[in-house]
Amino acid sequence: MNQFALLHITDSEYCFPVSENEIVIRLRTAKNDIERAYIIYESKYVIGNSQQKLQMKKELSGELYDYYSIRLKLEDTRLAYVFYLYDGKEYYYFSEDGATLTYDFTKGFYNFFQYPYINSADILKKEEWLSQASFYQIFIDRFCMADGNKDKNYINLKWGDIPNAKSFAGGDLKGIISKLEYIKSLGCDALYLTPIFKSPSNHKYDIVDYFEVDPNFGDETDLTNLVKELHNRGMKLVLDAVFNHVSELNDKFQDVISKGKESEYYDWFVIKGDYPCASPLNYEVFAGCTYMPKWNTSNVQVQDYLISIATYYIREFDIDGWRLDVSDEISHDFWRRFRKEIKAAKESAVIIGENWHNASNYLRGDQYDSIMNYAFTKAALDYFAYGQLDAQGMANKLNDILARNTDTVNDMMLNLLDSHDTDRFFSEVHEDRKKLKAALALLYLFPGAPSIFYGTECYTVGGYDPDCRRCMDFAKDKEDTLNDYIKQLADIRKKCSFQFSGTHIFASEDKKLFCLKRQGRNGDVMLYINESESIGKEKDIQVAPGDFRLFVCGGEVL
Ligand code: ARE
Repeated sequence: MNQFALLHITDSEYCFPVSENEIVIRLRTAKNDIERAYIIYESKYVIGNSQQKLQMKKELSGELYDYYSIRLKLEDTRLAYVFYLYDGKEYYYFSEDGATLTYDFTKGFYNFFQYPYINSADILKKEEWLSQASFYQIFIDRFCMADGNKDKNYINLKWGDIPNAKSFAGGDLKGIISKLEYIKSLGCDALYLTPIFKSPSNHKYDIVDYFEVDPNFGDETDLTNLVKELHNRGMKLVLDAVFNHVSELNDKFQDVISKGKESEYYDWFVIKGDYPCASPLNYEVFAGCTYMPKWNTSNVQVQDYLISIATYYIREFDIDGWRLDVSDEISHDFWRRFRKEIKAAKESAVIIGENWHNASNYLRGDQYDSIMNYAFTKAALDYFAYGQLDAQGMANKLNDILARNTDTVNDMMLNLLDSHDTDRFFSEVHEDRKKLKAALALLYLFPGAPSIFYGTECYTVGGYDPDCRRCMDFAKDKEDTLNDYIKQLADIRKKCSFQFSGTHIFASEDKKLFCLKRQGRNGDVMLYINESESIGKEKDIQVAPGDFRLFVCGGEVL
């Protein structure tokens, strides 16, 4: 047995409660190294009297490691346990002392692993609506304009022309409201909007006033109506919380510019000098952008202020959650307070971080519920677009990504193929429609919630920001869109009602097919994708190169 590969960490993605009397235990081993894994466990105060031994299941299999897991139902949650592993030759015990050939239970579990007690406040609750949702992401300026009364002098882009970083096309909240039936007809039941608050830019990530809806987009009445119209249709709204930085035009930063250290807001920013200076730059900003000074989120007053904004929109407008901009550069201390206040304002409100990398430290139940799953995006690009992964590599990669987080978090991940911050996926696959369809099937059937960027359904193309933010083309002939296809995928998700357990991702024996199996509460799916150059087979299923096949409850649907 490869002992170097063994890993188990209590109170992490390797050991997490899912209810007041249930806990999931995971163990990492070297890939294909052991034949069987068991857990031996009992209550830590009755050691030696009532041990139970249960076999664990190999649930995930990555590039280098396998991950065994088991869900235990406990009467006493003061859990003590060791692993018992068979490699085909020997049996080993694995405890905090490492792997040993013997283990003396009569001496008590001095070196057992333990989860001392399940406190209900420490359980990350699965927000059921998030795990079952299908998201539609909108970059507002480019989606739809319907406000006939607003001042349109700011518009400098003819609808449909290619945008640049300074383009304004005129999209607004009334435009979104006018298209809610359309969005619903795609099977989408949640919206994620890029920022809506007062700001000089088209993207509005440099906010001047958080308490005002940008006049280009509408006003508070439009926001109220948007939420009302969404909720009437059983749909949800997630807004963008830009709390890492602010616009240089914000009154608090302006106060520091004029009063320097005398300003009551001086410590709200991170400045190395008496006054903020853009050249040479002496204050912290987002990614070198001097017009985006960074908030000092370690400052309690800043925390209070930003949290008051987040709870205001929940209490006054009943929004359903926040997506957190540049969340990985903001203090954990802030996010811990943020979560408590958000959940107190509305328990079902969700918190979705924008961390492009492994964020398991933020996803333990005390900070966010979910993140934008750019690791999934990258895997999808490497497999479908760049030829960096074959079927086995893709299966390994997705298993490793799932192993980063708890089952609960995996069910709430916001999965995406592209966004306002990436090239359009359709352009990355050189406008290959079959690839886009296969990737969408994977997106909709992978654990978590799918999010499509507006226009995906009508094959919108575009490179990196700002090109990925082209105007929505509603005039496109419906025959030439993916509208019905996307609706069909969303319906399958809804009908089957998936949850993380029951997910199996693997490559066919001939290594040609990427295979995804999901067992839902009301039905199963089986997806086979062939990105290789020749026919692939898995049991009696054959898939042509460049093709894919999808079965729901045993019947082929696509
Ligand atoms: C503007 C121009 C761009 C230009 C840029 C730099 O439009 O053409 O390249 O300035 O001067 C917003 C706007 C952007 C705008 C930017 C600056 O939407 O259009 O760009 O403000 O004014 C990292 C961050 C991540 C961030 C991405 C973009 O970690 O948080 O970069 N995403 C959010 C939003 C953006 C938004 C901002 C942040 C700022 O979603 O839309 O930009 O509020 C790796 C790294 C990641 C990195 C990622 C992508 O994975 O690890 O950290 O993300 O690559 O680069």
